[in-house]
Amino acid sequence: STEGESEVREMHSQHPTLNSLTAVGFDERMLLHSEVQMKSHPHPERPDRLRAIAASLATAGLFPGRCYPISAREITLEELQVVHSLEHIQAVELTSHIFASYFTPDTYANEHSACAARLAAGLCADLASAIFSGRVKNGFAMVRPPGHHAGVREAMGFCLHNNAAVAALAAQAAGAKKVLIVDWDVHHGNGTQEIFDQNKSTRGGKFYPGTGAANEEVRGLNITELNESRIFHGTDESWHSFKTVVGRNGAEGYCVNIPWSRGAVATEFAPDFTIISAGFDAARGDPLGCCDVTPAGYSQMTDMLYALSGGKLLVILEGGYNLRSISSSATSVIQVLLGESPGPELGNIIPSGAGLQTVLEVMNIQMNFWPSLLSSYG
Ligand code: 6DK
Ligand code: ZN
Repeated sequence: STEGESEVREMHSQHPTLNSLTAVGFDERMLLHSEVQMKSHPHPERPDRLRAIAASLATAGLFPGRCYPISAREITLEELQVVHSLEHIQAVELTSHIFASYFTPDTYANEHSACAARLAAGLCADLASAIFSGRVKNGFAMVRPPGHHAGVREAMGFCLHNNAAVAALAAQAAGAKKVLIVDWDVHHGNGTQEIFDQNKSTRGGKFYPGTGAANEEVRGLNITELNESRIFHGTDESWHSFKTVVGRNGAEGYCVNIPWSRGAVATEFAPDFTIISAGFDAARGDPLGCCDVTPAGYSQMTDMLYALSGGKLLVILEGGYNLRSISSSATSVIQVLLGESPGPELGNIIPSGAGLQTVLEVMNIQMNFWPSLLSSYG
């Protein structure tokens, strides 16, 4: 068993009611990952994001306070290699010897980034196994760098290691059979999709990085061709032909890129562990997302997933760039994790126009794999 597990076990012996607590994972060393300042504008994925969330949780009496604090341990090479190629891991490690590195123009590293990425992944793995084994009730991983764009062999979109993927595999190592990953970041979790789209035991949730259509365009992949379909694409008023990407090599139907459909597929999948890739960049006020989700909206979404897998729910921070928006959103999510009521539903938004078109497109495709979609939509 890992050091982190024994740390949690030790805490458990001191706190017999720990298994009724919400754990919050945080480690100050993750604040050292920062862009070496050579530009006039600070990078949106900056250390103050975690400082702001932490300050807001403290003010609300949640952390420190009602939540159980868990500190991070570094993920091992062995655990990381289940998700990433050795070349990728080495490329990230190499940056710890370099003053300023870039994987892409947006994806920076300094000397502390590799360590921060190891801590973020290690924390997510420990939280996953602590939650799955019932040592804590549920948890929130306050981590950076984020992870959902990191694929098997590349860092991109501010992400170095895929924290959600590492957590999913840790949950499986602890005995989970079916892990649901819901990604509500405004950007497509292309890294998570790549890692799992040939894996039936897990499943994933347009604009950057340009992927994630309900039926994704094929670019040189060896894909089981299901059908040829059409999707309205962008604002150029044109229709393009696409082949369907819904998972590959026997895992068809296990990758669902879907704008929320009242949970039909998630219920049919019946996960025994749920991970939310929780970006808060769809929040009202976010400079990158330009969407309008309120803290009450995040409470509702958390509540929809709260009891899905017997309460075994891990929320992992991804993006989110307005310090006030991410602080109030994260606080709302954690309040629901603690068992508070999410407040009244503000009413269903019935999709129309292009939104309706997208929902119907997703259902039309995923219906091939999930019978519940045939009968339940509403
Ligand atoms: N770059 C993420 O939120 C990362 O999904 C989003 C990555 C977007 C890259 C394109 C982009 C900018 C914008 C403004 C300033 C600098 C760079 F992984 C997550 F963090 F979760 O908008
Ligand atoms: Zn994002």
